[in-house]
Formats: sequence, C-alpha cells, structure tokens
Amino acid sequence: DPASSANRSGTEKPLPLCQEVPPGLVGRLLIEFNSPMSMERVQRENPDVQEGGKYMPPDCQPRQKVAILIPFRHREHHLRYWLHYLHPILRRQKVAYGIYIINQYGEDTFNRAKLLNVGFLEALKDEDDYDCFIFSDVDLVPMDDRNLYRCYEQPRHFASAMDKFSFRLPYAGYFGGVSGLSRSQFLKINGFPNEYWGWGGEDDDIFNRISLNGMKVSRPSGHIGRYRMIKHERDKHNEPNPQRFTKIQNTKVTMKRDGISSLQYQLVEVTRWPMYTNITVDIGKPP
Ligand code: UD2
Ligand code: MN
Repeated sequence: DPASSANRSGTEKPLPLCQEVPPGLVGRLLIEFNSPMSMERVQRENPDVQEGGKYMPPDCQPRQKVAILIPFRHREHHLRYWLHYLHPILRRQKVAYGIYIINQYGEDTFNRAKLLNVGFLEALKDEDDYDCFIFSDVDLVPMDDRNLYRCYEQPRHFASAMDKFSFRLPYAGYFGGVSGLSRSQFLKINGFPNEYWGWGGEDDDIFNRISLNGMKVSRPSGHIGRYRMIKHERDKHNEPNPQRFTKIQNTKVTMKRDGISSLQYQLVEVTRWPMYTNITVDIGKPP
C-alpha cells in the first residue's frame, strides 16, 4: 500500500500527503551533453527506481500519479542523457511516476502525435490509475527543477523557454517540446491527431484542440521554464510535412473524428527495462 509504511514495531502508519511545493528542490541546474553517458551509470545513480522506470516517494503520499510518454525511434544516445537528468529531478519533485518510451516500429514516416496517443492507452493498460500524462521529446532537459512535472487546472506547456529559441516562446500558440494534460483534459480534446505524418504541425493542432474546447494553456514563467535541447540533425523519415499548414486550419472539423477515438495500431512488444518501459508499436504509414 503506497499510502502507508511499516514502522519498526511492524504496524502500519499512514504517510503524510506530499507538500504542494516539494521541500528538497534545488532550483537552477547545470545541464550539459558533452561527456558520454552510459546506461550503467544511470542505473547505478538511480537505485531506488523500480523496474520499468517506476518511482514512488518513500516519505510522503504523492498527490498525482504521472505517466511520462516519450515518442521515440533511434535516439538511444539522447535517451541516456534524458534518463540521467530526469530521474533525479522527478524524484525531488515528489510525484509517483512511470517512464514510457513509445518506439515506432519499422522505417516508415515518423508520427509523433500518434505515438503519444498509443502511449496514453498503453500506460493506462499498464496502470489504470494515472491521473496525469506528460508528453516529452527525448532531447529536452529542463534547466530548473521548480518546473514541476505534474498536471494543472489547465493543459500545461512546460517548455516555455528553450535554448534553441533563445529562451523565448517562438510564438504565443506554441505547444511543442514538453506538455502535460490530465486524463480528463486529454479525453476532452479527443486526444492528439493521428494524421500528421512527418515533422511539424501536430503541436499546433493540439493547441487548437485545447482552445476550441474552451481551455487555456498554462505555462511556467520564462525563467523557470528553461530547457536545453540536445543538438541534432533532422532524422531520416521525419521530413517536414508539406500538408501541415492546411491541416492546422481544419482542426475544428477533424478533431471530432481523428483522435484517441479513432486510434488503430499493432503492439509489437512491451519490455520493462530498469530505467523505463519500452513499448514498440506498429502505427502503419501515411495513406
Ligand atoms: C520540434 C518540437 C517537437 C515537435 C516537432 C515537430 C521543439 C523542441 N520540439 O522538435 O515537440 O513538435 O518539432 O514534429 O521545438 N523522434 C525520434 N526519432 C525520430 C524522429 C523524432 O525519436 O526519428 C522524437 C524525439 O523524441 C524527438 C521528437 O520526436 O525529440 C521531435 O522530433 P525532432 O527532435 O526531430 O524535432 P524538433 O527538435 O524540431
Ligand atoms: Mn529535437
């Protein structure tokens, strides 16, 4: 029972609720991607993370249970840095969490938003009591642990100040990088679009879904929402999608039929690694 712990006499004593603002945060962090990172080191430095990348605060009862979903293909080197930095941050933030890598099977065109829809359903299949879903690129690391990875009254955009955009929002409706929705916020917008193949536009479609359903995006202040992105070239099979400009004009119509309600995929395999759960999935290819 996560809400209680055995004390010395063997009787159970309920844990206090975790504080709204965790007491052990350190604030601004030094983030760099120069020295290579090994999975052995990540495991050694995070012995209290349970199989599948699960964690539960030992000393208080968490207020939320968060599934962190990462769209993925061929970015092992980025994943090691992400796990190295994020596990300790998330631990200090005192939430219950699980890390899910949603790995696209095969070499057809990449589809970030569809992978994240799969992650939502598969995380709930794994543990049916997740309250909150955080969607993160594998190459983005927060520079401040006061940027709390949990869900809020309104859908959250965490990456409000990235180094690649000179630590500013590139435009007011930007929703890329790292975002978070509660289970009910996600279902209210019918999840994410499945029909954005290749790079770009899916984040704007999600922003449109949120606005069209009467919600408003919340963000941390610019000095707390700072991120570093690991420098990289555009991947193979993730070319800019030329249809994106017209597609984002039609969210109001398409969101009703295209989303979590229409999602189809074939699960290939689920593997519980020490630091994360890998979900490999065949999501098909563009029509
Ligand atoms: C931007 C957004 C991102 C998304 C994307 C457009 C930032 C920091 N992020 O990312 O949220 O809206 O534009 O689709 O501005 N990935 C793989 N393997 C691949 C391709 C992609 O793992 O072959 C995953 C990975 O988690 C990556 C993410 O998809 O971080 C986004 O792809 P990207 O990093 O190539 O695109 P980027 O940086 O322009
Ligand atoms: Mn990137």
